[in-house]
Amino acid sequence: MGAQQVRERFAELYGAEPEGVWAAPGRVNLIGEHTDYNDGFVMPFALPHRATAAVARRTDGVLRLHSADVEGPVVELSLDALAPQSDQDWTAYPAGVVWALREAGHPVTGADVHLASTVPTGAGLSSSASLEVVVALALNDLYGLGLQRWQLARLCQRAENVYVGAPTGIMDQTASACCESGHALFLDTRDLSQRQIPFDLAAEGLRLLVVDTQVKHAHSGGEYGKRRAGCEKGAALLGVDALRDIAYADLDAALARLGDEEEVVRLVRHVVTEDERVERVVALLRGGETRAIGPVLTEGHASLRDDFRISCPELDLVVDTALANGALGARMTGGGFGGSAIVLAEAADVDTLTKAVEEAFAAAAFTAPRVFEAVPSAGAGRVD
Ligand code: GAF
Repeated sequence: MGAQQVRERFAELYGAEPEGVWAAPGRVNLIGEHTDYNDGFVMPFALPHRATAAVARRTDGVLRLHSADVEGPVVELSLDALAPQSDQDWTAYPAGVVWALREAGHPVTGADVHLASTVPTGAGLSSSASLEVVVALALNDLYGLGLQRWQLARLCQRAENVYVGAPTGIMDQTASACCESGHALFLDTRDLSQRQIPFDLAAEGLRLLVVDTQVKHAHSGGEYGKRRAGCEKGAALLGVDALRDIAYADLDAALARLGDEEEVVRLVRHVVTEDERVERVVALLRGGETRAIGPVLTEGHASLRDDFRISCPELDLVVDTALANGALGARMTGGGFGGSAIVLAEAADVDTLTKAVEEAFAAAAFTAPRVFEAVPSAGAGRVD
């Protein structure tokens, strides 16, 4: 949706021009899954798909919200009445951001907001984080709060954890706020230090496909939280602050110390090996060996499927079919239990691969997947 369209719709809804229009993207995670709440490494990049928001300030303690993507009238909320887990629908994301800003002492006195998004929802591509970040960025600019991108990401994470009630990490909000076009973001989630890694697949004759399985997922459901709790249990049993503190070289010894805690053993093994995979991918990309990251992505999928146990038949089918049809690597991306997979392939193989995945889905009587090419795009910004 273009900035102009969002601006015009705002004017129709609220009877006045917005003070500006902002956009924040969804993301694909290249590697580093379920490492962010273990203080580990992640490597997302921004999609061209984005949430766009036209916003104007108010001074009367009222927040008015409207979305082009959801049926229904403008929702009006009183800032003083905002309370964690009081909104059960999409309004919880923008309202949660306003709540988190005010709770942190920022003088936000109200806003009119109209949102429109092209990020597929429930597809593991961070549609919720993009809604949070676009609103946070707009209010930061309009109210002159002077917050840096990483601080906005932290506030958005707080909105999601406390207000929405989903125990997620910091990756998605940081990706939406901080990614740069043509790059993947190598992020250390312990201190939020970042490095932009050039990631221009087209220049190398490569493509990265996203396959949205159309199996919807939600992180406020119990399974994500159970994995997180299991990782925290592992860290406690091993006497470290977070699983990040277990060095890859010490993994076997650490697993031996966990004895018959079988489930914890699998979770710890995934997290520690996944951090190592992120470091390997960074080294390969920096060495110009882009094709060689393929098998590392595939290893990551096996670990998420067998150790972390968050894949599903549709995601496994994408990965298996892609690999059998010449893909360089493939894995599920995002939180799991549905959502999307990514496939790294030679540009020349894209059509054959896409057809093979579509046919495999039809043969398995699964809902047809949505396949598109992911081009590393810009992070959040003001667009009008
Ligand atoms: C979801 C969460 F929101 C992220 O914080 C991250 O944990 C991811 O799942 C798994 O890597 O997207």
